Amino acid sequence: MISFESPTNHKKLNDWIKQMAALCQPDKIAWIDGSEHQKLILEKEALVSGEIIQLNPEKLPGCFLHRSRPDDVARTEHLTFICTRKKCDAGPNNNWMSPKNAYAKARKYFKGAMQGRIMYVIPFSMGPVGSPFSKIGVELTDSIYVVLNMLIMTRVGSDVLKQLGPEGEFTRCLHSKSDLDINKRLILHFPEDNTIWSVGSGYGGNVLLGKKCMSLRIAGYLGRKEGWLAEHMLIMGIEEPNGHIEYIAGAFPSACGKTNMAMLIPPQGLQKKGYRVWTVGDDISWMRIDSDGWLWAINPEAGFFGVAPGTNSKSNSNMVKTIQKNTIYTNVLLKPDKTVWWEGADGEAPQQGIDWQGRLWKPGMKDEQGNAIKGAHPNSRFTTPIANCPSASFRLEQHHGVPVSAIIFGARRAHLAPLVYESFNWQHGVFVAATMASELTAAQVGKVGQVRRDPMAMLPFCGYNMADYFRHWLRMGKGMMHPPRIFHVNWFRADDKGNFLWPGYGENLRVLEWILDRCNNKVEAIKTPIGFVPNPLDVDMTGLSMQDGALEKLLEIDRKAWVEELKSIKEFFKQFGKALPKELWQEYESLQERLKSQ
Ligand code: OXD
Ligand code: MN
Repeated sequence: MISFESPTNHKKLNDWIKQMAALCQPDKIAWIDGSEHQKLILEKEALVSGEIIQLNPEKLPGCFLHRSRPDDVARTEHLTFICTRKKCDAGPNNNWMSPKNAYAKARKYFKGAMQGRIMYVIPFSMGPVGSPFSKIGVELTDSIYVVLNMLIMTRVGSDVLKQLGPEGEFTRCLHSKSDLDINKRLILHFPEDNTIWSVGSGYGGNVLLGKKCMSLRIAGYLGRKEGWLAEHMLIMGIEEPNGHIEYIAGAFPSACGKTNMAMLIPPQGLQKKGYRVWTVGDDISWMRIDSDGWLWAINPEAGFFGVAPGTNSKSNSNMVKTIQKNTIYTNVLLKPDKTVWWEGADGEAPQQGIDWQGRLWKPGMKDEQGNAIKGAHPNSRFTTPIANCPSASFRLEQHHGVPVSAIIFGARRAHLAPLVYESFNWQHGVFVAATMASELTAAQVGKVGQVRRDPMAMLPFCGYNMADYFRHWLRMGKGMMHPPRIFHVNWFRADDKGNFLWPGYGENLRVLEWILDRCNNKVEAIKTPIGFVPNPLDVDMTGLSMQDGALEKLLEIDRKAWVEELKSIKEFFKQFGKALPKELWQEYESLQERLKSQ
């Protein structure tokens, strides 16, 4: 049995580490204390082992590049399981395994997997240390890359252990890269045991266990039990010139511009209005009802794990500034001057570089099928501290978070969904969110472009039966005196030739302005069968030239297409059987009626 010195007298934690070490058989156990000094030592070790490559220290200080295996570049949803005693508790939205089988299967992969390696113990807090909103986890991993990323993405170290005390609750997170074999890869969640086991992967979404695994799947389960929401949402503040800030939470499927929106820069045409955007979070929101009857949100993370391709000074200049230091890049192109590049980065493509698979790359290279070879993987990423971001909110460390005025659900749909519409009330808003559908992107394994229903952008992240999740949402609405208003947006509507009709990015503020005007009862709206849409005159288009009638086209409701949509909603709902809350069928029928009669 491996012995180790522990900085905590938390018996359950120490016993668990002993058990996991007996299983994984590391040579050594090392505690991560969160200090700068220890981080530098780990970086050096990872440089020597080749896990990371040092980038140009003058141009990108404190930055590194990591390359993952070519078959380990995205979340592997088909290998991700919810392991509850009863299958129905995982629901039709999840892959399920019984805890007994799951532990037994994974145990075989974990057995001896850390031989010759160090097991790092990472105590981390999701949310500010000590906030009543926050939750503590401990991740055991044999990957320095994971440690270095966790140091950016979460609050790590001795303070967390202090907060945990001798008996505090924590999520047990076990990770081993093992031999990175996709055939021996599993991402297992045991909500009833507050435990996560991930083996055989090195990709962020599968291995930074504080993120999707704990902050969404496990936290979602805890949130239902404890009466709060764990959501796949950005949180942003919009400040008016008088200093008043209103906060919006927004759910979008992966790689649909959530990160860009969270730190949006007001467009030229609106600049004289003096808005300023504050970024609270770009991916996850934990929300609770407070005694004032409002919904309050925190971002449990401390960093961004953003998609690199397409990030440039036009799409997201705040992010370009954020990632100039202390950032880990994964699967991007390495330039000869040891800086990095990706498709859609600022400036010209370099004359040559080393691509994400470590091969010499030149622009215009083609594979055997004649397809362009990309320098960076389409799902290449950067991990970077929120504190670097010029628009980082001053309320990030506040234990109480921020009050939410509006919740936005966004989808990527070339057709059907208008630029923006508002639900009639909370229950209808839950229906709108529950029936959201979006085209797949490179962040998921699957066919890019295919439409799938992705309720609340949570399909891959809801750690329990979605029917119960919808019921939880409905119940939450009843508990609020000031529920946020619920909106749906679609920045991706296209014409028949596939050209986007809306310019997106900073221009989205025009829509957010309308949304806040609605929240503050400043404008009327047009009632349609699917919800309220803006009167085009109420969207400030100053400085934005679009073709005549383009806005009207963006707001158009195609009844026939919506009637078709109803059919697929019905199919989707039917899979939940009797478990689906009746309120959602009521909303379905009301929409059908409105489409017929209005
Ligand atoms: C992410 C995702 O990485 O949603 O945020 O895939
Ligand atoms: Mn995400």
